[in-house]
Amino acid sequence: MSTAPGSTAPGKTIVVGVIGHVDHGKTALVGTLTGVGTDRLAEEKRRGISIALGFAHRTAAAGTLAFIDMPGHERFVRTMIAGATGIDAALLVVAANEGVKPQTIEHLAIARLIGVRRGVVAISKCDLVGKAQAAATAQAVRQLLDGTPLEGSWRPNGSQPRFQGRPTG
Ligand SMILES: Nc1nc2c(ncn2[C@@H]2O[C@H](COP(=O)(O)OP(=O)(O)OP(=O)(O)O)[C@@H](O)[C@H]2O)c(=O)[nH]1
Ligand SMILES: [Mg+2]
Repeated sequence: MSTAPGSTAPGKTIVVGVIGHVDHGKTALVGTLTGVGTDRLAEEKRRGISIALGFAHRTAAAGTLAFIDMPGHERFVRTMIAGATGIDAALLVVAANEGVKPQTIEHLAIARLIGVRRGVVAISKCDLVGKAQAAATAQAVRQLLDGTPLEGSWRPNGSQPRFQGRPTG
């Protein structure tokens, strides 16, 4: 992507649902990718969790990625379902230090039920763990995706996962 975050350009739009367990770094990743902080409610800022759906996009010459940032807390799963209904692809965020958690599995199951067949995985918080734990989390995610429509979302070359994003305000 070469165009500045927030700019607009013609072309194809892909709606990307950002899914995963609470606190695994979905909003931080969207912020890094788009420059937009999607936790806007006072309660979200106070509690440090997403409650409502967040929207942000990034545009390049080839088109636009429109992100829907889902809340990961189990209590807000109905909000997640509402947001996931129209997505074209999933961006699954899994924190290296926690690994696969209940809403990792639940969000993936919902995406599958809705018919999402494309996606990508981001392993976050790799800065908090050693290489072995990051690799173990990556392997657990890979196993979770095996046999599902998102099986190909995993990087095929088996290289170490890397998370470059940092939280944005
Ligand atoms: N060290 C470190 N902290 C991170 C990373 N990604 C996110 N965080 C921090 O983890 C916390 C949770 O990040 P969020 O992006 O709010 O997590 P979330 O998945 O959006 O959480 P919910 O929307 O409530 O499910 C914040 O304090 C972030 O700054 C990372 O890669 N490394
Ligand atoms: Mg969030």
